[in-house]
Amino acid sequence: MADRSRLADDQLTERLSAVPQWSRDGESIVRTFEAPTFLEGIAFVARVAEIAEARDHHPDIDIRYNRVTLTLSTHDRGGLTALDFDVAEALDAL
Ligand code: HBI
Repeated sequence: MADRSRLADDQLTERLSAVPQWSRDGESIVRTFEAPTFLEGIAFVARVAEIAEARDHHPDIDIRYNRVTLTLSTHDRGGLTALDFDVAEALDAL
């Protein structure tokens, strides 16, 4: 089970460097994925949902035509935890 403690600044810097396509936005990390078509974007979201359910950790999802923006934060801790970065790495591997 991933650690749900909030990460300290030095840990945040280290984990962010491993997911360069994600950017920090306050207490969240954000990445926009672009799919060839709207329907492929929706299919991608279904795969995101499988990962989210498997880890019981759910990104905020914004779908705009063929662009899918995922925002990760550990809501019940009010900030970024190891779990956010573990899920980001799993999403990068899709
Ligand atoms: N997803 N991003 C995110 N943050 C949470 O705090 C969170 C979640 N998914 C499920 C979840 N918490 C549950 O563990 C609790 O709401 C019980």
